[in-house]
Amino acid sequence: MAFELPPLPYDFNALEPYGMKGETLEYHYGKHHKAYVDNLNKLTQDTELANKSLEEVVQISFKDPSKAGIFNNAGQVWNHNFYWKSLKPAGGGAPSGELASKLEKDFGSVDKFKEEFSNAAATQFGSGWAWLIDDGGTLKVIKTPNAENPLAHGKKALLTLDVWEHAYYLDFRNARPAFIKNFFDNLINWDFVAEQYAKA
Ligand code: MN3
Repeated sequence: MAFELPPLPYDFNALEPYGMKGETLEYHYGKHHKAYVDNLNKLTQDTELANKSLEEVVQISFKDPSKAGIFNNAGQVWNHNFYWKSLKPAGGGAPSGELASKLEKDFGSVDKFKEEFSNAAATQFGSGWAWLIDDGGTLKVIKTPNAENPLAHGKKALLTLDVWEHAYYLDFRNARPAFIKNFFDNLINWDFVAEQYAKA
């Protein structure tokens, strides 16, 4: 069973009114994400990892320095699968229900959470990701370099933002903070975050 590129949850042009060009998705999903899937299939072909789940490959390859190349691709496939679901057309707004209460409890307020997440996303030096995770019942913000993710560390991810330059350069050039602000104002899919929290 080869690893697959899951369909985007929306059309290439669906996020254009919300600050993310169709061209960004054509490259980011159609070329970058697809290349990680293709590379992962090449690197695992005819090995025991070819029959494992993507989640298992991420966790096994992260622990084995001889499989760093596999981890880089498996991690990036998983991260992008999760990232596309963290966005939606006409996203933004505020969380509600139990998720909102939990963010208030663990961060002080939803705004404090946004501030902490934005700070992590802005200060990840070079390529990487910002995450909201459920760490044994406590919500926390973390950042990871390159392909690393909470799954590799046995943690449960609730939300992510890709802060590799390829994620924002066509839309915001070098202005990563403007990309992060637009994410919270227009793109974040709070329904997805709430679903992940309910499953955590
Ligand atoms: Mn990316």
